[in-house]
Formats: sequence, C-alpha cells, structure tokens
Amino acid sequence: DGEAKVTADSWRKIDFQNVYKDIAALLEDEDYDDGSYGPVFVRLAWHASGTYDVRTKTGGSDGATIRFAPESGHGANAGLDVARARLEPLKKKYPHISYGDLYTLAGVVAVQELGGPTIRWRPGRTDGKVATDCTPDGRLPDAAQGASHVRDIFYRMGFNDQEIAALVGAHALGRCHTTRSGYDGPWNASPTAFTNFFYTELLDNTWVPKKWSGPFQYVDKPSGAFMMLPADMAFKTDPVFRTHVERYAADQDAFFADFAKAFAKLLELGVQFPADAPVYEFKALD
Ligand code: CCH
Repeated sequence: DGEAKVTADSWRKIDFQNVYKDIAALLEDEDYDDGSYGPVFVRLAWHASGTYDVRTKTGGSDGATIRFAPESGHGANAGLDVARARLEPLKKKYPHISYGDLYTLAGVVAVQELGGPTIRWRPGRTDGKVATDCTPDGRLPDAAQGASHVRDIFYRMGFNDQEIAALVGAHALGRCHTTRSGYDGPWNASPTAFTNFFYTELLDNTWVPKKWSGPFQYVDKPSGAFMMLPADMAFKTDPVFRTHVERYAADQDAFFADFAKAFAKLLELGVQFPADAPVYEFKALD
C-alpha cells in the first residue's frame, strides 16, 4: 500500500504544487455542510498537530497517529474521519506522500483557497508510527472550559497568549455539528470564507445562553443564528486574550499575518524535517 512506499525522503518524488491543486479540487461539494470541505480540513490539520507536548516531545503531525484507534475515536476527533476519507484517494494517487504531510497540506490549501493568508509549509513527515504511538485522550481543548484550561492546553504545545488568540480566529470557518461535538451552528454568516469575523462577531454581538437541551453554549441576540462555545467566550472575557481580539477585529491584515505564523508553527510541532526540506509558499488558485 501507499504507507509502505513512504521512506524518510520519499517526499522528494512529489510535485507538491500538483498535490495542492488536487486537494483544492476536493474542497467544493454543494451537498456537504455549507458547500466546502475546507473547514473540516483545517480542523483535521489542527487536531493531527495539536496533540504535541513540548516537554515530552510526543504527539504532533509526524506519523499522523490521528488515523489510528484509539486516537481516531477520541471525542474531540469526532467527524474527522469524513475529512480523512475525502483525502484518501490522494494517498492512492501519490503513494509517496506521508499521511502527516497530506493532512497538514490539506489545512494549508483550505486556509488559502477560502481566502486566507499564505501559509509556509514543509514536507518531510513520516508514516512510520503505529497505534501504540497514539497520544492519550485529553490533549485537545475542551470547549466547555474557559481561559485557564485553554492556556494549559496551548502552553503545553509551546504557544503564547498572542498565538493562541490568533489561532482561534480559525473559528471564522465552519460550524459545530450536534452529531460530532454536540454543539450547534456556525460562528458567522460566511463559514466558507477565511476572515477576521470570529473577532468582530465576538465583540459586536450580545451573546446569551442558548435555550435547548444540548450542551451549554451561546447564541447571538436577537437572531440566534450564530454561536460561541464557552471556550470562545474566554477570548472576550479574559483581559489579555481580549487585547489581541480587539487588535485582530480592527485589523484583518494583522490577524492574517499572525495566523499564518502560528498555524505554520502548529503544523510543524514535533516534526524533524530533513535539513534540505524546501519551504513552500503555494500560490492560491483562481
Ligand atoms: Fe475549533 N472547534 N476549537 N479550532 N474548529 C470546532 C470546530 C472547528 C475548539 C472547539 C471546537 C481551534 C481551537 C479550538 C476549527 C479550527 C480550530 C468545534 C465543533 C469545536 C467544539 C466541531 C464539530 O462539531 O464539528 C476549542 C475548544 C478550541 C480552543 O480552545 C483552532 C486552534 C483551530 C485551527 C487553527 C474549525 C475550522 C472548525 C470547523 C470544523 C467544521 O467541520 O466545520
């Protein structure tokens, strides 16, 4: 199978601009969610990477343990099988690409093709890991909690408050699914466009508890059309996070620049790249 073909430098055989184009062709589907797999590709790239522990140097996207049980079945990863299945034909087409490179590149393509900033990306993740390399459950953030939990989780990866505030701006994209996380709804009216709307919506709306039998979350008043997770609200109530949120709400270019740096760092956590691995800055397609 493809996995057997991935060696330490098999990425050298791949034209990644072509892989980029092929991933881009998988984004649109009018029958899926809001019409794009982009948001769930971004989430796959983030959850494949965000298991990193800077102290033990375990986790991260190298080896893509997210595809193995038990990690694939961790509550936070519910629904990401959909993204992996969508990408699987490209593993067949490019057997020399590692799953870690494929999943992280899919996140890059999605951000860029949905109108976000250019994300610097390098190939060279390997496929050699096995199920016993899976990270323990609980390394990804729990949406029901607040600022101190969010800090614990992201400091463990090696991020600071500014980087955390920039990364969560990805919640401009996509939506929550009752069948996956239990939460419900999109964060704004354009969930398939990469914008700074997470910050503007967070600051500009009055957020009230949603009246329903599902998990505690917020909806905007009066429309009720948009949502915030309890963890999202920490970015409004915590004074340090809020200074960054205010800056990103006022200045989309500042958000794009900081997101690009923090997301590229996220996708590289724990990866030992070959010294000569090229840094790609792909051009968005038309
Ligand atoms: Fe997130 N996120 N995320 N998130 N996330 C969810 C959906 C998306 C948290 C919880 C949730 C980041 C940080 C956090 C995306 C990107 C990022 C959902 C709904 C929950 C719950 C899942 C569902 O039901 O489908 C929490 C908590 C945090 C931080 O504390 C970061 C960082 C990123 C990327 C840089 C994207 C995109 C989605 C939409 C997925 C989709 O399928 O539409």
